[in-house]
Amino acid sequence: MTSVGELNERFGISGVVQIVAGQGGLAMVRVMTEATTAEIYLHGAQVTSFKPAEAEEVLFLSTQSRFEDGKAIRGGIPICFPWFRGKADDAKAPAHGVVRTKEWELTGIARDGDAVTVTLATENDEAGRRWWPQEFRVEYRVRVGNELALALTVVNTGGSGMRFEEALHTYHRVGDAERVRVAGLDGTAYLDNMDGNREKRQTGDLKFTAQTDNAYLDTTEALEVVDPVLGRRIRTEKRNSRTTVVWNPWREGAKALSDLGDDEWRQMACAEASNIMAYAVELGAGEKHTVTAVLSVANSQ
Ligand code: TA6
Repeated sequence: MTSVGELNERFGISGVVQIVAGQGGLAMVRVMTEATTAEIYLHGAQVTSFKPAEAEEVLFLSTQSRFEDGKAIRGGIPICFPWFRGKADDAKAPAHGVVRTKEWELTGIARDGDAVTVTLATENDEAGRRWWPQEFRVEYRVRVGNELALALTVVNTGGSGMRFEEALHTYHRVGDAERVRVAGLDGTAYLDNMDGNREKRQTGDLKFTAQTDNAYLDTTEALEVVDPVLGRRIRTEKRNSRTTVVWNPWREGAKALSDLGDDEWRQMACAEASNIMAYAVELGAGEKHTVTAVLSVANSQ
């Protein structure tokens, strides 16, 4: 594993980008420009902070999160791949796949104007093959400016077809989840994971009134997390994503999570560009697929 010092030597940009030892001593890319600051851990290639100059922190990060190999960071933008939630055919497999709990390779950092683009990549390995014996390379491009532009590219480097699920599992930081609305899903069919994945249809904006875990189907619409407490709307424009997942653990779900403070459910709302369940992605040998999500913040006093 390359040391933080070597990574900083190779990729750092004086006064703009540093590679430092973050929480748990894990290597973290810290971006600081006029327009914004951001933090990206090599662990899971997980963006854990995005703060445009005129806005408050956009992403939620649990104060109880673990920062250790083999464990997922609770918050920011976990990358779920090659399956979502539990693995359908193996209850012992890690939730949300095999790439959010391992260190990715930092492959590049470049400036373009007042933005910075950070690229990371990972491939299947011995630990991953235990659960998923297909060869892949995943490349992730994170462009940090006054918007946060994410592009996740999966390459099927194996010799046969591959079907995978994926999600950019964004934890939005909100003032009070009970007062938040999620817009962009009106009239969309969804599977309610809190009610046996029964199919229902969204009427108007989603409001959190209890533990919520909805998979919205066949939707390419932009999402808005409307937050009257922080006086802002966090918008996600997505491309090549056919499903959107919305989740809040509420009181009882938070109590069951050792890496989430009992009251922290109020400060978070997950709304996730994804391709899951019937909308999983199929790739032939050598083919690739890119899903993108662009997050932006607007004041909405
Ligand atoms: O995104 C919703 C969800 O799939 C929920 O079912 C819940 O499990 C959440 O992800 C968090 O999963 P995690 O494995 O990170 O605790």
